[in-house]
Amino acid sequence: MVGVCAVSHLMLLATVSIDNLEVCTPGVSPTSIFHPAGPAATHLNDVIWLVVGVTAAIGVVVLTLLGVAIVKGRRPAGLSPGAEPTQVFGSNQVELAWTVVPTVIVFLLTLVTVRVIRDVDLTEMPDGALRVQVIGHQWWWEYRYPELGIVTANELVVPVGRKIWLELESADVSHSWWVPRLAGKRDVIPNYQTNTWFQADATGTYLGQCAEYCGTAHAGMLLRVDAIDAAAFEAWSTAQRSTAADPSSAVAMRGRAVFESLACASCHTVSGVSDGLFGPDLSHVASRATLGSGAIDFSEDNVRRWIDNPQAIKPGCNMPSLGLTPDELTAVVAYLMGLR
Ligand code: HEC
Ligand SMILES: [Cu+2]
Repeated sequence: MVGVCAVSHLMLLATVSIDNLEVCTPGVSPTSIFHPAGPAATHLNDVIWLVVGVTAAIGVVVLTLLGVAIVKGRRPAGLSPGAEPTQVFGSNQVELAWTVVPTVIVFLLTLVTVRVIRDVDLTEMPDGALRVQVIGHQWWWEYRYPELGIVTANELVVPVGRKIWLELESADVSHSWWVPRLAGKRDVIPNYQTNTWFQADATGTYLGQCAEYCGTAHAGMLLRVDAIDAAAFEAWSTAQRSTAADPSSAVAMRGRAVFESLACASCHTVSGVSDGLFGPDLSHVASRATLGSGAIDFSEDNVRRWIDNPQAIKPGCNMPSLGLTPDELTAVVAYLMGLR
């Protein structure tokens, strides 16, 4: 069991950027399927261990019989090389056993799996759930909360202990939404809505990764869910619903003018300022912890580096470098840092 955990940690850790590792609980990989943090992931974890247990037991039986056969079936002393040992044909008991036992095992595993699928794969939004629309883009995530009037990107903020109902769609190619500690993978497909749900039982940050190869920057299409308590969520959603803050200094004022006069405004929405839909909504970008779908931490320095040359931070991403002068850059960064 320890070995399995270690291997799974290594495999899953390899998919998460180093920048994000600081958020993990000590000893628990932030992406481990063996540390479920909510009911949907717990159901899956139970099936995983059942299947691992049953198949491990079968493995032990088969390998033991193989060992016995190797030892007992050795060539008897005195039998000349090339001579055939005694041949055995047909045994009704043995044939019956290796037909019936596997059938029963497969039948039981099927029953358990079907039951878990019924619990995990809901076709309708559960009562009292919070609805969130997830739109996969090459190579970032858009999140819309239709009932709350919120549009945000890359960091899904949810209240702890409440069911979250996801309606997933893609703006371009197929992606897959996978935050292993909260729920199983769900494909995100163009022109076709898929659904899934999860509930985080403890506050914290849960990480994941787009799990369907979707092009150049696929490996940088990370997922992040922040589960916070109800009061904090109320405060967060009030802030997100408000119109983007006005610049609070002369340099930020100039930054907004630069933002509006360059192509930034045609790709990005800042509520009350621009309505571009190609890139993430930036109305409250400074409330996020990361930039570029988890590519780097959010900080003034990194915002500057990102805008100056996004390709250096996330090669292949769909934001070009617009070649701002140092002055323009300083102004735009000052403006974005005020968008809390
Ligand atoms: C051609 C469209 C386009 C233009 C022009 C553009 N961006 Fe972007 N921007 C994007 C895309 C797409 C992303 C998402 C990149 C990713 O994570 O893969 C992005 C990401 C960002 C992010 C990170 C947002 C987040 O939540 O991670 C910031 C900040 C940003 N852009 C600011 C700007 C500014 C400022 C300008 C103008 C100087 C600008 N962008 C010009 C398309 C554009
Ligand atoms: Cu993807």
